[in-house]
Amino acid sequence: MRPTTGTAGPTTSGLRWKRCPESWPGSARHEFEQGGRAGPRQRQRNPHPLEDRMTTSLTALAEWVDSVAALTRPERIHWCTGSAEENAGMINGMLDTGDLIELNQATHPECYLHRSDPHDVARVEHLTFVCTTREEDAGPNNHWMSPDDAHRKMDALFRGCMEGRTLYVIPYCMGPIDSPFARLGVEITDSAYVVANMRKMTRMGADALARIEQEGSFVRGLHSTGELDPDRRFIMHFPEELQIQSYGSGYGGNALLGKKCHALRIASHQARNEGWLAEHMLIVGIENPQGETRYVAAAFPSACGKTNLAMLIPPEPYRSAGWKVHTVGDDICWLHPGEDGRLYAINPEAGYFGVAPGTSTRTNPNALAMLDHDAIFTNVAVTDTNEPWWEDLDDRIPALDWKGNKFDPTTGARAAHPNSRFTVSMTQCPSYTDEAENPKGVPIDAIIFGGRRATLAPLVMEARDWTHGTFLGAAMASETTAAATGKVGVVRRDPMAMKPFCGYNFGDYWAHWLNVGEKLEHPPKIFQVNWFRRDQDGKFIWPGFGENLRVLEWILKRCAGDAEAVDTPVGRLPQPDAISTDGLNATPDMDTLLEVDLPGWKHELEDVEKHLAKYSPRTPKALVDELHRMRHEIG
Ligand code: OXD
Ligand code: MN
Repeated sequence: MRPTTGTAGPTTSGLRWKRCPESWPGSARHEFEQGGRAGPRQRQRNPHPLEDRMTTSLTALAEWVDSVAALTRPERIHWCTGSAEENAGMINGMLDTGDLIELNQATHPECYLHRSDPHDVARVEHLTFVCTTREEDAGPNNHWMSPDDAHRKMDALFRGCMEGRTLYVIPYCMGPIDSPFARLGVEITDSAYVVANMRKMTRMGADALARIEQEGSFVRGLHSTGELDPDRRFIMHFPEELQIQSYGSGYGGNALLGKKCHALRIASHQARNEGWLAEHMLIVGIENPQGETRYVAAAFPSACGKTNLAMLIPPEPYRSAGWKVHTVGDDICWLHPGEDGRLYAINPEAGYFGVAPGTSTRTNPNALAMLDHDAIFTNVAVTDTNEPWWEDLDDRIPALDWKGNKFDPTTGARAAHPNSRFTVSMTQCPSYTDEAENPKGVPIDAIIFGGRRATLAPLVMEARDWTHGTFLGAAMASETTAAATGKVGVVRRDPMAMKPFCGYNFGDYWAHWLNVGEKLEHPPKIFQVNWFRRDQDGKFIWPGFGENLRVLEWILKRCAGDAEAVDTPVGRLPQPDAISTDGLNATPDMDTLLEVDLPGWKHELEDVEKHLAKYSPRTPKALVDELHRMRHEIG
């Protein structure tokens, strides 16, 4: 079954493009599809002589699109409205080209599979650059290239790269469309897959364009899949110019420019100038049986369970007692100091680009419930009934692996790619709350930093104050995962889970954290958690997933002043019996989970000292003092 517009009845296959006979310059025609969400708009700008319609009243935008078109020489230009009709046409077009494959429409209506190039399946940190005028502003945490060199390199790659292709102009808004905290961007891409994903992940189209025209400023993102050649692939950020240029990859984190590139790397830079924080954090509201909801923002490195935590279903006996979870976001959080001295969070995204493997009725039933309609799957396997499948989903043996080859379970190979993904609108999640559209954001009571550590890091501990919390965030370490290319399972420092995403020098970023904290009369409490502690046989000690609510309960009680904690040199910990284990099949070894191994921490602090020193002279003195204090107290 082919997608239809829903409201406008069945569509014709494909969009109503106008082709032009000559080659660029003079060939590409700008089209603005009629019938967008806000209806057709009349633009004020004098049309470019080569355009057959007016496209935008904002000269800066029109001129930028024209200059990109002159460089990339597309055959057609399409201004995306975000309408259902437009989306249906794009999906049909991709079904025709094979960019999308229809999944079982009886079990998964409006669900499609995309198989990417096998060499283009994850973020490429080694090819991702922050291009500031001064190298030290990008910091040792980023790969750096001078803006001039980067522009020269990228211009050469983009020259003529869209010949025979369509150039899509995607106006988008990160954050609720009427929020003063939302920020605007325009992505130009030659990938219809990117357009379809951006439509789920951002507020994209006519409404965003209207706001861009009103405000006059926007982040410029230019993307081309190029030849998908890993040797001709770069993701460049120009924070001083509010520009992103990405070439040679179609993978989400490299190509959906609203996400990591804009909402984290560029936004972190904007946030520093404007006095707020752009963070790699989920946002979740936890409602207790008394009906009080407290919001928590939590940073975990990629593929460490943020989506699961954001959508957790309270386990028994919590569920019957009346605990509820409200999901605001699963990946990115923009935090603004409010007039009342608290910190307020918005989720700049409108959808989830989640890791599929491991998602199951046990680990994340809410995610499964949102994935049986209107979802795009990338690099998952399929069953013999043409349903999407990934490891740990269930006991079925898939028919085809992620590359589309017949799956042979005897080889021991995985069927879905470990970084296979789903893209879905956030409103499809059963635990979605319309607080996600609250223009003011939600007030945050607790900030949580979490890593994947087999040893040392306890299940939970609380920072003494904001400075100590900033230290714990800055010192965060975690085992690497498949979300980025490179070796998996290696422990690396990943401050605030922002190692791949902070658009400027970590030393300045930590100083900015301290400054923001100083301005807050009622700062959130800061905690560190570790769900991934292993026993001597390598098994996880803590059951994790929904059971993490038990830890959140202690955290929220601490925020309300209703629970005790034990002070240690490294942080404040619960007594082993302070975390409820009622109703668990087996009682985990709480002593190990909450142990403070002082010799181990001494060793850890030596490593943290070297890590902080890497950012000297920009490392804030307050963090070094904090390290000395801890070391002194350990003795
Ligand atoms: C993601 C990531 O896709 O962190 O969210 O890689
Ligand atoms: Mn992420």
